Amino acid sequence: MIGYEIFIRSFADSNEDGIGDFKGIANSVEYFKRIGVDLIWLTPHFKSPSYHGYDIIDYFDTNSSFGTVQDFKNMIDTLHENGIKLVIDLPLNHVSDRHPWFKAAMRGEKPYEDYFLWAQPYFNLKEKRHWDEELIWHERNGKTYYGVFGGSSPDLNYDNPEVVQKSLEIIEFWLNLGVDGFRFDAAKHVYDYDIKEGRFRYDHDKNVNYWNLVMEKAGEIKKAKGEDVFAVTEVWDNPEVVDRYANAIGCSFNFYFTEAIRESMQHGGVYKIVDCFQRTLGRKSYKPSNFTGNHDMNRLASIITKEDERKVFFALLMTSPGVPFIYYGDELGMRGVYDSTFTEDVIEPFPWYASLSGEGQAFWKAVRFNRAFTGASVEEQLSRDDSLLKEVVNWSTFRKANEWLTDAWVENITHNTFTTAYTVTDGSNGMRVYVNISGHGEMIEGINLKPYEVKLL
Ligand SMILES: [Ca+2]
Ligand SMILES: [Ca+2]
Repeated sequence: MIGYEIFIRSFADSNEDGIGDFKGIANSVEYFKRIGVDLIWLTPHFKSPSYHGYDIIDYFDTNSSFGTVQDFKNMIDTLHENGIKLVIDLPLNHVSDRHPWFKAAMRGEKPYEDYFLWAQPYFNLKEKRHWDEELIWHERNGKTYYGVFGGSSPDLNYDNPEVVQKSLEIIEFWLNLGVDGFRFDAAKHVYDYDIKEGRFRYDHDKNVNYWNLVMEKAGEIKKAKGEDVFAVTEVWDNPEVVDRYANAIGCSFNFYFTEAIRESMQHGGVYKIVDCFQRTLGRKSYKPSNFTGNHDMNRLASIITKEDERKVFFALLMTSPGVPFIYYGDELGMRGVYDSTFTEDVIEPFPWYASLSGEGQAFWKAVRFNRAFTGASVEEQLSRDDSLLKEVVNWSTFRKANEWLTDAWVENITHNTFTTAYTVTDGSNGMRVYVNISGHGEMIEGINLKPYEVKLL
């Protein structure tokens, strides 16, 4: 399986309003097949006031800019007819401050008041997030509520069983509509405030219990249809914490993989890669999801600027165990620098054409990093024999011929300064991978490697 993250607004536009939509995605099936993608992760498609969609107004309706629920259903049918699965991004930790539940809660209406967390006299209301300086308590109209992702995204109160029940109804609704599973947003934030002590604290035990409950419910619904559920977590933490969530959910994004390879290539040594592979790709009871990047980080091509080096990144990705994910456009070399106050630079329109003009091309915002005729379009990449896209297609073909990699693990890792060698195996199949991340010839275990060469034996 090869996954592909799509930011809907930026991918493919079917009705010439410049905004990517469901029908545009359905119309792109040939491209997915060409690059070997058979699992799509859509960023939130729900009714929402923001361009990114992570603050939801209605969990049971779509963003009308992308299409209706029926359009969404038609898109799933088209993807399924072509052997492509679809998982949706589900932010359950918080809602939009414009969600009817929150509006009713602010009016003091039951039962919605108990859907949210309100300040108690002994809470430290000046507490800031540990990863930046943003406040987690927000005052409005004389009431103070909890919102770890800001005042416009109040957290739901999962100590209220009714909220837990609601979240299960949301899961049931979308599974019945035909989605194959979920990418669970902010999975460790569901229970992240200690009411007794009045301070921010991840409660991993409670979170993992909750996700077990969710997966049990999702599994039951899918089983009744004779299908499996695929879910992946977003837990940006050290590998030992990730393991706990991944065991409950079955698959987890391996943030350390992305960071380690990027860093190793920037610094010109494989040490981080070796540490990462040892800690995250050994034998596990779940599938790791290694990935090129996502909407919350700098784009791969803005960090690894040489195309030859990005080819090495893709080689490492496609020879690694689990379910690899490509962030839309990374296969073309799209660029973008992440800024937490202006995230639009890493979600620019997918460049189908060199001129950025033609059928299906989205253009909902002005582009800064991926302008016309800069080489990172499908059209330009397909017209060049040694392009990154062509290399990605070759690796996808390799991956399809070696589906056993999904349930494999890495062992016997050795390394020099610029090279590493490792075995990928599932117990019955196996291969040894030799990697040279440098621009000069190297040798490891008696194997000669050309600059940026990856050899499989
Ligand atoms: Ca559109
Ligand atoms: Ca929370």
